[in-house]
Amino acid sequence: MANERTFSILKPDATRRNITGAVNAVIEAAGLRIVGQRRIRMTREQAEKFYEVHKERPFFGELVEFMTSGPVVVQVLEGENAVAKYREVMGATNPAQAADGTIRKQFAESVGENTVHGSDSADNAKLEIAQFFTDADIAA
Ligand code: RTP
Ligand code: MG
Repeated sequence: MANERTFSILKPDATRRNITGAVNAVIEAAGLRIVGQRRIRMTREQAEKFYEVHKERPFFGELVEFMTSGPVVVQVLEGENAVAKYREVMGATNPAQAADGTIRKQFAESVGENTVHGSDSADNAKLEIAQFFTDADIAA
């Protein structure tokens, strides 16, 4: 599979604990390149739109609250099989079930405050990147 891009967010628990560099080191060690990166404060509207697929889930309100509780770092990652590779590097949604060496195993605090987001398909990666980046913000 050729070079691919995925969308990543370092969530508010990562910025709050000042560990964005440590997380980026794991991303880069896995062979993914950070080709776009911006630190922002997500608005409620942005968070609700971003997590729209989960709007009927019981944790939706909590999720939106959390994602708007502090700054996040939005990123475009590039590499071979970037979508699947980043999901592997992130580890399971619940850090208690995440494999050794994954970001969530090393850093996540709970299933809600789990340090990173990564796109779950190439199609979603394109849509998510377009929500936060223009081509001019990405340099490969
Ligand atoms: P993400 O979308 O953030 O990359 O995480 P994911 O694919 O591993 O998990 P997903 O099922 O898409 O859930 C999105 C985010 O919602 C929060 N969540 N909380 N309290 C709960 O039971 C619960 N379940 C999910 C997590 O922050 C999860 O990453
Ligand atoms: Mg997801």
